[in-house]
Amino acid sequence: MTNTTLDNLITDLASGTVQVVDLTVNLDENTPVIGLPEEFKQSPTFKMEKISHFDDAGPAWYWNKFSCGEHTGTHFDAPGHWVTGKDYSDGCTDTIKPQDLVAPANVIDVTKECAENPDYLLTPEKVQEWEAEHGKIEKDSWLLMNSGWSKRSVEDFLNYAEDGPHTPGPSVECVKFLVEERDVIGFGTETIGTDAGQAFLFDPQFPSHHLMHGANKFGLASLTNLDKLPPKGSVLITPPLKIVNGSGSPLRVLALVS
Ligand code: 23J
Ligand code: MN
Repeated sequence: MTNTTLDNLITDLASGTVQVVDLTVNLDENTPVIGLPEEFKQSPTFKMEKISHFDDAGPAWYWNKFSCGEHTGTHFDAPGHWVTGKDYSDGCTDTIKPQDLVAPANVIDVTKECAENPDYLLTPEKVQEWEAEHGKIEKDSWLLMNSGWSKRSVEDFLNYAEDGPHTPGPSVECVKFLVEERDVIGFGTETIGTDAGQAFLFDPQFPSHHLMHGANKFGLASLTNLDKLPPKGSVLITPPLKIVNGSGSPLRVLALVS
């Protein structure tokens, strides 16, 4: 029998030639959630309550119940999350095609730009500069924006001011470029959401939600460890919980890196 791709993967995982990098933040009651303008209903934070812990409620077993908003911590944005993506028959957490939940990743390092300017916007020009060095972003691959945001304290991570949050994200033109010219599977970021903090002022508002989900594409928010990935060549495993009609869910995001 010939050596198949999966035989090689099994060997390479066992030897450590292929490593598994966890891109997920801890989920507990301190995990920050997005704050919306006060006229809108807010996301609850993560909560956990013990059912039993080797006690009278369950002498030999430990388990908890938990609750949270679907968009809490490291989470998946499904197309059905946004009004522009609401009619896709494969656009909610239970209907997304499993084949789309394993895909290559491209990682663009803009940590320096974001350290200098919390409102930094990724542009098509910057992405094309990256492509000139690392190769073209292939159809159905992720673009992940390494802003360095996961290394911040919670206060600096949310970075609220009088006029709203100041966090980096993609420009309108950049999202258009990724959707129309590159046909990515989605856009992922270390910030609390896939859009810049000031994206409520853009036209369209929240382009990473409006345009990505409008094109049946995905989002990944509150990622961490993007600095541990190569610019190109890693594979992301991103299955959200199979919530029926879910708009997204917290998930464990794993990257295979060789
Ligand atoms: C709801 C409303 C607006 C936004 C969001 C959620 C997110 O960023 C999210 O987590 O999908 S911008
Ligand atoms: Mn979300």
